[in-house]
Amino acid sequence: MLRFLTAGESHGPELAAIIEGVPAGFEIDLARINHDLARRQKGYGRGGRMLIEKDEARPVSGIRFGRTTGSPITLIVQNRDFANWEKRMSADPRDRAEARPVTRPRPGHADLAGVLKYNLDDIRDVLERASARETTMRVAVGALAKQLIAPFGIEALGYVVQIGGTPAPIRDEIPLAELAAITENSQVRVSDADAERAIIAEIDECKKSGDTLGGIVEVTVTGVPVGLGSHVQWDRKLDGRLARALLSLQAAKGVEFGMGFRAGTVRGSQLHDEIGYDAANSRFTRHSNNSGGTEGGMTTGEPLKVRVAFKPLSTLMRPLRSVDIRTKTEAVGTIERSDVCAVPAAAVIAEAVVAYEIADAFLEKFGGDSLAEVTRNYQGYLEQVRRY
Ligand code: EPS
Repeated sequence: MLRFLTAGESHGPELAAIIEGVPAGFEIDLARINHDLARRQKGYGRGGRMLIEKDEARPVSGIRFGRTTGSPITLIVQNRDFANWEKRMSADPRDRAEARPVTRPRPGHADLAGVLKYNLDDIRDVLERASARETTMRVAVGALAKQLIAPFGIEALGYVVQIGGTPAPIRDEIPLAELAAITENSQVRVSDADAERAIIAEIDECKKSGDTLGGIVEVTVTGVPVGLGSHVQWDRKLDGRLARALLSLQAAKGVEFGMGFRAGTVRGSQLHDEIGYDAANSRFTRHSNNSGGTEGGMTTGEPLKVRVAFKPLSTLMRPLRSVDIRTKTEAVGTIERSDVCAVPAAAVIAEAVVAYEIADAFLEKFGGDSLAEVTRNYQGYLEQVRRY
């Protein structure tokens, strides 16, 4: 139903996204998109770049008087840092002499595979696009997607559950709004104050030793109706679609739902979520949610819970061994200004990516060309499930 593309280099003039398939009549509040862009910029462990940028989305198509028209929506975000890179990132061949090519690939980065595959002699041609700066547009698109599902009571929240060696446990059954308020006020987007202190100390230690830190984020989505996605074909399964989208994020290395990898270590009787029936509200219920809200590639109607593991960033201030691509002699990886830890930002990014996939599956199921049509389809389905 929905599709989007992003474009733009980390130190180029602008980033862009085109989103297509949005029905007409949805209210879009630009301030809410900008709020999520600001959330993505925060987090202890970020480097100097975030002091330069102030990400704001500029809509240039598809929204009129605060409402979607059904046309493709284009969003643009300016890279303020471009002012410092104008010659080095120029599209004009006369500026080639200013290039200062990057020739020492960083282990763990797209650098080496990228130059070999695209037959390039300046690693900058790869790193500029591989950069996690691109996630600015994923968050802009996700923030827009959140406004497509919010009218139907669906909300997504991303937060951090581990950074480096420090887990940050989430209190069981904490309401989503409360979790949002607490994690929003945390410098590392966790809900546990002791964990926050330990994580900040670990980030400080890494910064001193020129190292980097990864971690694990979790996204919870509430208000999801039963039956988004489908069991009938591999590429329609919602958990598969979510996993692909999340693993496409820079530095993502693993995805798990509900009990996740631990599900492979327990007995079936300890895992599967037993079924009940709430006659007063004419709805099926579950006694637990170890599945993380999906069964057979479809939502169960329980909250969706998905976690993503991010590896430590590959730009190390104390660089690892590498080889210069021109001379083929031993060298160390290039040092570029970077972050020590971007996991708090990754929580906001994962939230956006999940919201987009849910909005896509939602519109696939209840699709129409206008908000009125989608609403009719959605309410008709809820009635069908109630009367089942
Ligand atoms: C990044 C390196 C750093 C990060 C950047 C991602 O950028 P710079 O080299 O300009 O200091 O700040 O993240 C962002 C710019 C962002 O908006 O998140 C990288 O190599 O991936």
